[in-house]
Amino acid sequence: MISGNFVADVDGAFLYVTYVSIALFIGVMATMLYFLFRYHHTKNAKGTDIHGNVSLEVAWTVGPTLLVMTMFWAGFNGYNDMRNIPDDAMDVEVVARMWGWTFNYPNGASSDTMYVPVGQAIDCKMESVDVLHSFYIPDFRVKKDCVPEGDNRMWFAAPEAGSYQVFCTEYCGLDHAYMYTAVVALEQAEFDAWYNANAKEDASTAAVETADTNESM
Ligand SMILES: [Cu+2]
Repeated sequence: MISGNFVADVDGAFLYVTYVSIALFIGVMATMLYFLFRYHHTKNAKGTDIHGNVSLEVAWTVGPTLLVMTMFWAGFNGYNDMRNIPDDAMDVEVVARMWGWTFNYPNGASSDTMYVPVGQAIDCKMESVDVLHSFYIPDFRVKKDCVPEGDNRMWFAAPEAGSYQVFCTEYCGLDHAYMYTAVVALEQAEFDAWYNANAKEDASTAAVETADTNESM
Protein backbone atom coordinates (compact mmCIF):
# COMPACT_ATOMS: atom_id res chain seq x y z
CA MET A 1 0.00 0.00 0.00
CA ILE A 2 1.35 3.41 -0.94
CA SER A 3 1.53 5.63 2.11
CA GLY A 4 -1.03 8.38 1.79
CA ASN A 5 -3.63 6.00 0.49
CA PHE A 6 -6.17 5.89 3.31
CA VAL A 7 -8.71 3.60 1.64
CA ALA A 8 -7.85 0.50 3.71
CA ASP A 9 -7.86 2.41 7.03
CA VAL A 10 -11.12 4.27 6.43
CA ASP A 11 -13.00 1.36 4.90
CA GLY A 12 -11.64 -1.01 7.55
CA ALA A 13 -12.95 1.18 10.40
CA PHE A 14 -16.28 1.69 8.63
CA LEU A 15 -16.79 -2.03 7.92
CA TYR A 16 -15.72 -3.01 11.42
CA VAL A 17 -18.39 -0.74 12.96
CA THR A 18 -20.94 -2.01 10.42
CA TYR A 19 -20.24 -5.70 11.14
CA VAL A 20 -20.36 -5.18 14.90
CA SER A 21 -23.68 -3.35 14.48
CA ILE A 22 -25.12 -6.18 12.38
CA ALA A 23 -23.98 -8.78 14.94
CA LEU A 24 -25.53 -6.77 17.79
CA PHE A 25 -28.76 -6.26 15.86
CA ILE A 26 -29.09 -10.00 15.23
CA GLY A 27 -28.24 -10.78 18.87
CA VAL A 28 -30.77 -8.31 20.26
CA MET A 29 -33.54 -9.45 17.90
CA ALA A 30 -32.87 -13.16 18.61
CA THR A 31 -32.91 -12.55 22.38
CA MET A 32 -36.11 -10.54 22.10
CA LEU A 33 -37.86 -13.25 20.11
CA TYR A 34 -36.68 -15.93 22.51
CA PHE A 35 -37.93 -13.95 25.54
CA LEU A 36 -41.25 -13.39 23.77
CA PHE A 37 -41.93 -17.13 23.91
CA ARG A 38 -39.98 -18.11 27.00
CA TYR A 39 -41.66 -15.52 29.23
CA HIS A 40 -45.08 -15.54 27.62
CA HIS A 41 -47.81 -14.76 30.20
CA THR A 42 -49.41 -18.19 29.72
CA LYS A 43 -46.19 -19.79 31.03
CA ASN A 44 -45.40 -17.10 33.63
CA ALA A 45 -48.68 -15.97 35.08
CA LYS A 46 -46.95 -14.14 37.95
CA GLY A 47 -44.10 -11.72 37.09
CA THR A 48 -40.85 -12.03 39.05
CA ASP A 49 -39.53 -8.86 40.67
CA ILE A 50 -35.70 -8.69 40.36
CA HIS A 51 -33.55 -6.24 42.31
CA GLY A 52 -30.05 -5.69 40.89
CA ASN A 53 -27.46 -8.13 39.64
CA VAL A 54 -23.91 -6.88 40.10
CA SER A 55 -22.15 -9.24 37.68
CA LEU A 56 -24.74 -8.53 34.97
CA GLU A 57 -24.37 -4.76 35.47
CA VAL A 58 -20.57 -4.94 35.38
CA ALA A 59 -20.74 -7.05 32.22
CA TRP A 60 -23.00 -4.64 30.31
CA THR A 61 -20.91 -1.67 31.39
CA VAL A 62 -17.42 -3.04 30.75
CA GLY A 63 -18.28 -5.06 27.63
CA PRO A 64 -19.68 -2.20 25.51
CA THR A 65 -16.96 0.16 26.79
CA LEU A 66 -14.24 -2.19 25.55
CA LEU A 67 -16.10 -2.73 22.29
CA VAL A 68 -16.41 1.02 21.68
CA MET A 69 -12.72 1.49 22.52
CA THR A 70 -11.77 -0.97 19.75
CA MET A 71 -13.85 1.14 17.33
CA PHE A 72 -12.11 4.27 18.55
CA TRP A 73 -8.75 2.59 18.03
CA ALA A 74 -9.62 1.55 14.47
CA GLY A 75 -10.60 5.13 13.63
CA PHE A 76 -7.77 6.84 15.51
CA ASN A 77 -5.05 4.82 13.75
CA GLY A 78 -6.22 6.00 10.36
CA TYR A 79 -6.72 9.55 11.63
CA ASN A 80 -3.10 9.66 12.84
CA ASP A 81 -1.81 8.65 9.40
CA MET A 82 -3.84 11.49 7.92
CA ARG A 83 -2.45 13.98 10.45
CA ASN A 84 1.22 13.12 9.85
CA ILE A 85 2.16 14.95 6.68
CA PRO A 86 5.47 13.61 5.31
CA ASP A 87 8.40 16.06 5.08
CA ASP A 88 8.92 15.43 1.37
CA ALA A 89 5.32 16.32 0.51
CA MET A 90 4.77 18.75 -2.34
CA ASP A 91 2.92 21.94 -1.34
CA VAL A 92 -0.20 22.76 -3.28
CA GLU A 93 -2.42 25.66 -2.30
CA VAL A 94 -6.10 24.73 -2.55
CA VAL A 95 -8.15 27.89 -2.93
CA ALA A 96 -11.93 27.60 -2.78
CA ARG A 97 -14.37 30.28 -3.81
CA MET A 98 -18.01 30.54 -4.85
CA TRP A 99 -18.06 28.41 -6.97
CA GLY A 100 -14.84 26.84 -8.06
CA TRP A 101 -11.34 25.71 -7.18
CA THR A 102 -7.86 27.03 -7.93
CA PHE A 103 -4.70 25.05 -7.27
CA ASN A 104 -1.47 27.03 -6.89
CA TYR A 105 1.94 25.37 -7.11
CA PRO A 106 5.33 26.41 -5.67
CA ASN A 107 6.64 27.45 -9.12
CA GLY A 108 3.69 29.76 -9.75
CA ALA A 109 1.75 27.30 -11.89
CA SER A 110 -1.98 27.59 -11.35
CA SER A 111 -4.87 25.44 -12.52
CA ASP A 112 -8.54 24.69 -11.94
CA THR A 113 -7.72 20.97 -12.14
CA MET A 114 -5.32 19.50 -9.62
CA TYR A 115 -2.41 17.79 -11.39
CA VAL A 116 -0.23 15.60 -9.21
CA PRO A 117 2.53 13.04 -9.82
CA VAL A 118 1.60 9.42 -9.03
CA GLY A 119 2.77 8.30 -5.58
CA GLN A 120 3.93 11.77 -4.53
CA ALA A 121 2.66 13.00 -1.18
CA ILE A 122 0.69 16.21 -1.69
CA ASP A 123 0.40 18.70 1.17
CA CYS A 124 -2.81 20.65 0.52
CA LYS A 125 -2.90 24.05 2.13
CA MET A 126 -6.55 24.88 2.26
CA GLU A 127 -8.04 28.31 2.09
CA SER A 128 -11.20 30.05 1.03
CA VAL A 129 -11.64 33.57 -0.33
CA ASP A 130 -15.27 33.82 0.78
CA VAL A 131 -17.41 31.32 2.69
CA LEU A 132 -16.85 27.82 4.06
CA HIS A 133 -16.17 25.11 1.49
CA SER A 134 -14.95 21.56 1.88
CA PHE A 135 -12.46 19.80 -0.36
CA TYR A 136 -13.43 16.16 -0.83
CA ILE A 137 -11.73 13.44 -2.90
CA PRO A 138 -13.94 10.37 -2.38
CA ASP A 139 -11.56 7.89 -4.06
CA PHE A 140 -8.82 8.79 -1.57
CA ARG A 141 -11.18 9.03 1.45
CA VAL A 142 -9.93 12.51 2.32
CA LYS A 143 -11.96 15.61 3.07
CA LYS A 144 -11.23 18.89 4.78
CA ASP A 145 -12.86 22.28 5.18
CA CYS A 146 -11.56 25.37 3.42
CA VAL A 147 -11.98 28.21 5.89
CA PRO A 148 -11.47 31.94 5.19
CA GLU A 149 -8.20 32.92 6.89
CA GLY A 150 -7.93 29.36 8.11
CA ASP A 151 -4.88 27.16 7.79
CA ASN A 152 -6.28 23.67 7.40
CA ARG A 153 -3.98 21.12 5.84
CA MET A 154 -4.61 17.69 4.40
CA TRP A 155 -2.45 15.24 2.52
CA PHE A 156 -2.76 12.29 0.19
CA ALA A 157 -0.81 10.44 -2.48
CA ALA A 158 -2.50 9.16 -5.62
CA PRO A 159 -1.85 5.39 -5.82
CA GLU A 160 -2.07 5.21 -9.61
CA ALA A 161 -2.48 7.38 -12.67
CA GLY A 162 -6.00 8.49 -13.43
CA SER A 163 -8.63 11.11 -12.88
CA TYR A 164 -10.33 11.32 -9.49
CA GLN A 165 -13.46 13.34 -8.74
CA VAL A 166 -13.38 16.33 -6.42
CA PHE A 167 -16.50 17.77 -4.77
CA CYS A 168 -17.29 20.65 -2.47
CA THR A 169 -19.08 19.10 0.52
CA GLU A 170 -19.95 22.19 2.51
CA TYR A 171 -23.10 23.87 1.22
CA CYS A 172 -21.83 27.22 -0.02
CA GLY A 173 -24.70 28.77 -1.96
CA LEU A 174 -26.49 28.69 -5.27
CA ASP A 175 -23.97 26.78 -7.43
CA HIS A 176 -22.57 24.55 -4.70
CA ALA A 177 -23.68 21.48 -6.64
CA TYR A 178 -21.57 22.52 -9.65
CA MET A 179 -18.45 23.01 -7.60
CA TYR A 180 -16.60 19.95 -8.78
CA THR A 181 -13.29 19.34 -10.48
CA ALA A 182 -10.72 16.54 -10.58
CA VAL A 183 -7.38 15.39 -9.27
CA VAL A 184 -5.45 14.14 -12.30
CA ALA A 185 -2.56 11.88 -11.33
CA LEU A 186 0.17 11.78 -13.99
CA GLU A 187 3.35 9.74 -14.33
CA GLN A 188 6.30 11.79 -13.06
CA ALA A 189 7.65 12.69 -16.53
CA GLU A 190 4.21 13.81 -17.74
CA PHE A 191 3.69 15.83 -14.59
CA ASP A 192 7.11 17.49 -14.91
CA ALA A 193 6.26 18.51 -18.47
CA TRP A 194 2.98 20.09 -17.35
CA TYR A 195 4.59 21.67 -14.29
CA ASN A 196 7.48 23.28 -16.18
CA ALA A 197 5.28 24.43 -19.05
CA ASN A 198 3.04 26.27 -16.57
CA ALA A 199 5.77 27.79 -14.39
CA LYS A 200 5.36 31.50 -13.73
CA GLU A 201 7.54 34.09 -12.13
CA ASP A 202 6.19 34.62 -8.68
CA ALA A 203 4.23 37.74 -7.92
CA SER A 204 6.94 39.47 -5.87
CA THR A 205 9.58 39.07 -8.63
CA ALA A 206 7.11 40.40 -11.18
CA ALA A 207 6.38 43.43 -8.98
CA VAL A 208 10.08 44.25 -8.61
CA GLU A 209 10.59 44.04 -12.36
CA THR A 210 7.66 46.37 -12.96
CA ALA A 211 9.18 48.87 -10.51
CA ASP A 212 12.55 48.65 -12.32
CA THR A 213 10.89 49.35 -15.66
CA ASN A 214 9.12 52.39 -14.22
CA GLU A 215 12.37 53.76 -12.87
CA SER A 216 14.16 53.55 -16.19
CA MET A 217 11.36 55.43 -17.94
CU1 LIG B 1 -18.22 25.23 -2.00
